[in-house]
Amino acid sequence: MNPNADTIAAIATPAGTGGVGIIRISGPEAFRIATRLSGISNPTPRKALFATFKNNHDQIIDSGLLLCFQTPASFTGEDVVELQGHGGHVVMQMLLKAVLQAGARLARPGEFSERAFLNDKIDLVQAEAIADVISGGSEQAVLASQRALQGEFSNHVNHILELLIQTRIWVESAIDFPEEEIDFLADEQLRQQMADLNQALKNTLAQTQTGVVLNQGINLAIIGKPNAGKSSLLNCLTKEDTAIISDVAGTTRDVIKEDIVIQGIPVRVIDTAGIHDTDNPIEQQGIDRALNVKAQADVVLHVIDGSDMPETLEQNNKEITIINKSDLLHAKAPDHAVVVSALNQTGLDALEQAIVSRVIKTALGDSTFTARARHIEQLKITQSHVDEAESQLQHNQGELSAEELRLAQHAMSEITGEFSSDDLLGRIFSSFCIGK
Ligand SMILES: Nc1nc2c(ncn2[C@@H]2O[C@H](COP(=O)(O)OP(=O)(O)OP(=O)(O)O)[C@@H](O)[C@H]2O)c(=O)[nH]1
Ligand SMILES: [Mg+2]
Repeated sequence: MNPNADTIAAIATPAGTGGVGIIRISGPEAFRIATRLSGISNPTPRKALFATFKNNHDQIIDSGLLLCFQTPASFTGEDVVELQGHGGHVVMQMLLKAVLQAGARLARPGEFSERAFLNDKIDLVQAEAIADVISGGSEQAVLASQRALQGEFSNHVNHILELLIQTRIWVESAIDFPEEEIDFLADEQLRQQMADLNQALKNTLAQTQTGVVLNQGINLAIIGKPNAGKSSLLNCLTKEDTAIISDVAGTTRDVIKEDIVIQGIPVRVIDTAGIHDTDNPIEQQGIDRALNVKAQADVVLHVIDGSDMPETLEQNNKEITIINKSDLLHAKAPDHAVVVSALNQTGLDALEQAIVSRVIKTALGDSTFTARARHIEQLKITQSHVDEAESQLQHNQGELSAEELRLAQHAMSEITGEFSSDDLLGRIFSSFCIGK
């Protein structure tokens, strides 16, 4: 606990009117301020007390509940007080003003979470998860953020750190005994440990990357032969007349992108040129772009003209097979395909469902974490150092391997904030909302 910390306050509920509005106060003066406003001396911690709140002219400005949490058993780890009044804009401002006049200062965005971090109540990943729970763009994203908030992601990070430290100790002690160094470094157990470390990193990276998908959305590419109805499908998904449709094969040449939201998941839909053999250089450029989009996409809708269905249909795990023109369909569609008619707008609910299930299946094992680009960056840096450490080890370069492991440990510790520059902390917490 920082004994020199001042006392901060903010309105914790959103701006606007609501039944209840909450002012949160944290710091050494919190209880004194609560007493000053409510007249209740020595409020019992963790007990909801009915109170009237007065300003410094002794006028009653509101009534409601007073809730106190005594250090260290509070969110920030400091003495914390919540004043729960009526959720009107003016009354909340009056209450806040009274709190500030009684000795608190206005909190900066994220300052409560920052104090919780500085007082070791939560690590950096958990602090970020709080912001992510609040801003979560889909149910899945919120659930994933909650897992991180509960410390699941941090546990993985700490497990990797533990493996890293053990490996470092091993390699460094080998260096300290130069006569036996080669034997030490060639030990099968050490090689195995390095391999385990690498695997743990790979798994965590995969889970983290899918977490990013839930927050930042996916790229959905529409791919298929000319005239299959790709642009018609784009227009169905965007519910707008986005792309030109015609029965001329090769209508679309440019890549067309539209942002939509499907069941809370942000989706960038990308329509592309029909893929086929052509002598036309402009069309060929469009096809090259289409293939590029396909390669980059998270999920691909492979659109097939139902009136001209091929005998066999390949299935690939990032593709959803769409049989379009169901009105002209004569053969039976394969079970794994989604059958739609873009013209008659049928089968579109099933299509949306298929997209969401595909995203959830790939992105949401029960173990997906909330993730930020920052985490992925650090995991990748760690991974590259561990790869390098492993290869140095194979060449019996103990010192170089040890140095790479040290760098890996440092990169990894930045995730939970064990080693983090003030600059990084400032950037993270200032992106929070006030009162959090
Ligand atoms: N009968 C029927 N026709 C459809 C359906 N969907 C699209 N079409 C028609 O198929 C033709 C091609 O549609 P587009 O959406 O332009 O096809 P595309 O795949 O984007 O074609 P390119 O851009 O040329 O590659 C148009 O005449 C559409 O009206 C459908 O469900 N049923
Ligand atoms: Mg088209």
